[in-house]
Amino acid sequence: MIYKDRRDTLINRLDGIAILSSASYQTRSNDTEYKFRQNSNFYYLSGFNEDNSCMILLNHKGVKKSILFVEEKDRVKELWNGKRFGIKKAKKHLEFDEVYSNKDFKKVINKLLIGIKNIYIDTDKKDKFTKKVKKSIHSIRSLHVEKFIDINRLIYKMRLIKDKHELNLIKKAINITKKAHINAMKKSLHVTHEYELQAEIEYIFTCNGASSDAYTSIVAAGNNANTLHYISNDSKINDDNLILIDAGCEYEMYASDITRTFPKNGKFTKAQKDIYKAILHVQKKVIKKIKEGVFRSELQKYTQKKLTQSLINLKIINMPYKKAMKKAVINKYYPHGIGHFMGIDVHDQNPYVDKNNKEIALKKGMVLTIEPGLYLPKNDKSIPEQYRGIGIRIEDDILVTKNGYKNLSSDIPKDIKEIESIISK
Ligand SMILES: [Mn+2]
Repeated sequence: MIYKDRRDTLINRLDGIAILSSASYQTRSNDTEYKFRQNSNFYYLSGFNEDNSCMILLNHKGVKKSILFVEEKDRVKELWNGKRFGIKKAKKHLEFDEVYSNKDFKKVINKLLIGIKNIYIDTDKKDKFTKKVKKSIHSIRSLHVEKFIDINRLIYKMRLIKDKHELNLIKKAINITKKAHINAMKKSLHVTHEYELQAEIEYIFTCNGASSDAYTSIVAAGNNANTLHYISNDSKINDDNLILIDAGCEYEMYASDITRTFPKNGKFTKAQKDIYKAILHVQKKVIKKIKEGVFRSELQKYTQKKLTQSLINLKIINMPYKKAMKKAVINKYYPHGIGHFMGIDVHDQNPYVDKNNKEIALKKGMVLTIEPGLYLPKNDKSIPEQYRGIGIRIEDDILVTKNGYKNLSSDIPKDIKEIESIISK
């Protein structure tokens, strides 16, 4: 079982006890809640999708084991909130060494803490289980805990390299997202507002079994694309606007993250083409550079260089190349990173550096986005007029392989002719 294998791997890296709790429901307003989304690390190690749960992983003096605490079955609660596993089913399906009711947490943890020096916890989270552990440590005099260690880092490191199961789910997510983007392009001629395309995108997500979007969809027409995290999606789309859509679904907890930019009316103007071609060219070139041993910072630097040269050619940057690079002028038009790792989280919090703070190189099994863009705000008078108000990003999801890379989203159209032909149909 993949989840058990992952737990075993982690247990072997511990010297002490690790405590990881599930996510809990978050209030939306008054007494209504957001849809439940499990904590990513907790899910990665359990495959368990309930709240009010906690796992303990132990490696102490030769004793290795995994323990899960779950909420007991409760007929009335289940009538309102749906079925729960309960202890019996959890024992049967989740392959922990021991499963208890979460009511027994304190009793069990107090025994386990005896003699423990290191406690691994999620240092970002203030959940009730971790609080109980801290309380026990304060109240039981005989305990000699020496330090709290961040458990996240160890798990993020494991999550950097995707196994077959994960890649399969990421591919499924991307496949649904592909259909959604193509659908949006096809509907482009027939809509008037950004939210209509958002609805078209998310309709396809839901109809194809995606549990959710992996992040709030960005549907930005014209100058709105120059707001990087534009999510209001409520503007009217002008006929000559480009539309930037950054949207990806989540499928069985795994993300996809795709951006496409296309002309509402199905025909790029000359100015839009100039900028689009510059970005597409560099995006394709950066992707080709991906292989084991390459650093993300090299890809970033390369992108900055290429885009600087393009903007000089288009007379948007008006100084010699060397000077422009030295002054990092490109940051004004391309202010974000070339990409990020992706997995259970759309921005996987995987460490970009090792424990000595040295950047880690790309390795087989990593999945990252490549997403260069250029943002030319409408009110920036230093930009030649024809380019003002254009914002473009092109983003794909790339798997690092033994000999190079695989673009997992290569069949989502991005070439000018292909996009124009889809929209006009
Ligand atoms: Mn992204």
